[in-house]
Amino acid sequence: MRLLVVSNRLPVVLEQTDQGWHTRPGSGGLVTALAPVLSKWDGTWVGWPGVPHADDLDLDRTLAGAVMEQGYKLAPVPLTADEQRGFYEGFSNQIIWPLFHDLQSLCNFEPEYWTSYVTVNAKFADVVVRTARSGDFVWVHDYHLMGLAARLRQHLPLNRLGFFLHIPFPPPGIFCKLPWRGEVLEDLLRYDLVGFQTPRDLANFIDCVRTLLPGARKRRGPRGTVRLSHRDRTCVLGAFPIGIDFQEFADVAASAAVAERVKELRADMQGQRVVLGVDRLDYTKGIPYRLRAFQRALRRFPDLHRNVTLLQVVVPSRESVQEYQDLKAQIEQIVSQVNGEFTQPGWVPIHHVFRSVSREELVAYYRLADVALVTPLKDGMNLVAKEYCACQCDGDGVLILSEFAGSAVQLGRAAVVVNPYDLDRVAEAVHYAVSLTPQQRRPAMRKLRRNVRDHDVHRWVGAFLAAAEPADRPRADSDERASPAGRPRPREVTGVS
Ligand code: ADQ
Repeated sequence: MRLLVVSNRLPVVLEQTDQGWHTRPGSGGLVTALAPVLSKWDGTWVGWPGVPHADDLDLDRTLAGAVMEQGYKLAPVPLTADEQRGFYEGFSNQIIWPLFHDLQSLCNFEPEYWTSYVTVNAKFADVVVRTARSGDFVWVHDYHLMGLAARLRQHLPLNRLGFFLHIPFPPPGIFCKLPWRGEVLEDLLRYDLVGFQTPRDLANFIDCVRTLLPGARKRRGPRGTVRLSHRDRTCVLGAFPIGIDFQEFADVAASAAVAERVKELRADMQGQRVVLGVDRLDYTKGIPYRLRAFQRALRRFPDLHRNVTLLQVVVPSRESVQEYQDLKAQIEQIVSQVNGEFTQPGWVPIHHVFRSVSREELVAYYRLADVALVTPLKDGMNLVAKEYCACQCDGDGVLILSEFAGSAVQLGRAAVVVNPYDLDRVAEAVHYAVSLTPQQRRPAMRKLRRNVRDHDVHRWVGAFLAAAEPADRPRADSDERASPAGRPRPREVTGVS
């Protein structure tokens, strides 16, 4: 059996120079976790290369050449600029993304977006069909590609098909607003295994099936999963909270280069306590609310003045979409308002970094920070919370975490949990966090780090692949191969106690 991973983007960054195309390996937890599994399983990653193109022989050659470096193959799905607009910017990011994050007022239910989504999903499926051999496991990732299974079933009847949703799944009251709700649910049930981030997302999905597909039957599945039978098919559903590559973050955090950088940053901060926010530019991350909460903290607690600085790092994202341009302007406006209100010579209350920073620099920020302020309005998981904990190799630090982040299920008991909409409580949480003594901070951070370490991304891959095996087949060694932590259970939702 081989493994085929399918995601919207290929895990490479393409650059065009006078000499032609060049690739750099992509970064991120998913790539790190899946790369060793893919190379061991003679795997292929199917996805859009990230640039609009039709028939570019040089690009195809470059991608084929990248195989040697990655240790697995890449299969590009060429999309036109129009398809990219309708499917990615339209259906994925103006309908599913806001709806699944409970922000239905931001949805643009344009019928043509659905048409484009169906066309592009068929294109992805065709590339998978051309690439897969009978018996390969096909693992599809995320909300852009929920509709692949129907076509794959027709052409690959003997292949097992898995799907993992990285973002939340909404309750019926919200999901039912989707004009194509029945189609999306039925499409998902055509996979053999559908994974969600948390038990809440899984429960929401089951509630939606109950509401919209009353004929579906539910039974307990193996290893904490649920079996849903609808029409002639049975689909296994489970909660598989994604982790990070703990060891990699911990190693970089403990490196001499990062220690040196942290020393420089501390000198620049002139002894101030640092509260850190790190986010992709996105309205779900709650950045304006966070800035307002910090402003309230400064208004209510003068002892924070000259003692605490908020370092807010934002990585640009989806910049062609109007909402994201508006959000950027809104953030800049609040930052300048707060700084105008409070800055004194020698102290600027908010430092705003608007760019992607290198892994090493990001880890240095994590280590520098006395407090991480992770307050998304809604988040499938939120890896920043986990990365911050992994980087506290001196065992110190405080995590303030939104109750609406998927990671709160795992980390909530040792974090300071807040409602990100409640500005006064978030302000109080900031004041409380910076006032804690090391004796109060350390035991909680120890629990957080243990939890993030024990439920890392390798264990997540192992758990998903183990649950994807047919119930009547003895379990192969997929989990051992993918999980240094040993045989995982598929439903890792333990608290931090
Ligand atoms: P995202 O919404 O992208 O992911 P998140 O989980 O927070 O959200 O991951 C963001 C990543 O970007 C982190 O790995 C972080 O290190 C990196 N990053 C952020 N700011 C950066 C900067 N300025 N420079 C460089 N890197 C930066 C989706 C879902 C989440 C889910 C993940 C994984 O929305 O809920 O946790 O997938 O399943």
